[in-house]
Amino acid sequence: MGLTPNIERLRGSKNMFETFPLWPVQASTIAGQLDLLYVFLLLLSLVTCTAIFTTITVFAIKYRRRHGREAEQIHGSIILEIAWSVIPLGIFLVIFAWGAIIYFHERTPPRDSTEIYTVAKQWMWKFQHPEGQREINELHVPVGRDVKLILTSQDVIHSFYVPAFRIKQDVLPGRYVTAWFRATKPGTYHLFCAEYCGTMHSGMLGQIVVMDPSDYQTWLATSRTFGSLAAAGQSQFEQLGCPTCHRFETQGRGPTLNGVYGNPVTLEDGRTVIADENYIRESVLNPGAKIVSGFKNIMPVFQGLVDEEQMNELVAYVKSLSVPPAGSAGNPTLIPPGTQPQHPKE
Ligand code: HEC
Ligand SMILES: [Cu+2]
Repeated sequence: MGLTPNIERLRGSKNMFETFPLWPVQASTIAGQLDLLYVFLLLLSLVTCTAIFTTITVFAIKYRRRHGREAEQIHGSIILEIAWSVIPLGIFLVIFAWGAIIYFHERTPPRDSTEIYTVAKQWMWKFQHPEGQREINELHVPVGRDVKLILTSQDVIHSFYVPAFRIKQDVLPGRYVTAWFRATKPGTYHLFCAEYCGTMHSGMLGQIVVMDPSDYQTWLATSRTFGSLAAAGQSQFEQLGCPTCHRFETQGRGPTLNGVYGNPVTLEDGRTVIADENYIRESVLNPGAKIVSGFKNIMPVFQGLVDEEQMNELVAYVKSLSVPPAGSAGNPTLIPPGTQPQHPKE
């Protein structure tokens, strides 16, 4: 009936939120859970509000001042006081636990998510797929797959906001933050920047295109790729001269990077840190910040020599040198750990 196929498809499964469109469409696994908590809070406020105002009205009438009837003072009631402390405490704890469960779920990307690197800048969103596709202001994802976004900003603070997925994540310059979602309905959904980031902030719009897995495969196959992200990282690695110190077959002047990602690293000052994306990033841009135990602070600073997208490629490459978690689709292993990649001979 003149509706686009997407809207028609969304019409297919109606629930209460779509019948009364007070909410944006629910298009991710987390959306329903979040809305339920929100509805609970609304109803709770409604019930409490009604109870309070009814009581005020009834009491105002029933106990109004009349001739010959003086108000009688009550000097406390233990039972009443315990009741009005314990009951709200119970209700608040329920809200706390419920909210915390959703929060931890929303903050913890599933282990085998597809990883999409996202760079925000004034005023656009840039995406890098592990298979090498790149997009601007548009992100294609398949329905039913966990997608982890590894986000950073090239300039000021932005915020990645997809109402239909109920996710919003501030994107900060100088570090990685993550967000994840699993889309449940094919369609096209708004992507907004939710942090005022300059003149054209309101124009920093994009869309998330959620596709059936087969359509997505077609999309992947037909869109331009620059080789996998990790492969691009490997050529960065070689061009920047990293292999002069980071060797694979022998111990070089720098530690071998095989199996670094995801594992604990002992530092010169005795601390132990987990080598996550932010650690790798910092190791390259500001190597002096954390010195690996047994090594000297001789690694050159690459800050200013690699841009955010090249940094993402390097991170993807270093990650590919570790055995990915079972079933991982996001990090194709380029080089089996312990074997020697083809470095140009010095
Ligand atoms: C001049 C030698 C040298 C070069 C060139 C060099 N590094 Fe390093 N790198 C080191 C040394 C030494 C360390 C250990 C001391 C430290 O943490 O700074 C290190 C540490 C690292 C670490 C942390 C490793 C761990 O085990 O925790 C990473 C990641 C890294 N380098 C990546 C790179 C990348 C990527 C490049 C190229 C862009 C590069 N390095 C270029 C010498 C070098
Ligand atoms: Cu912005």
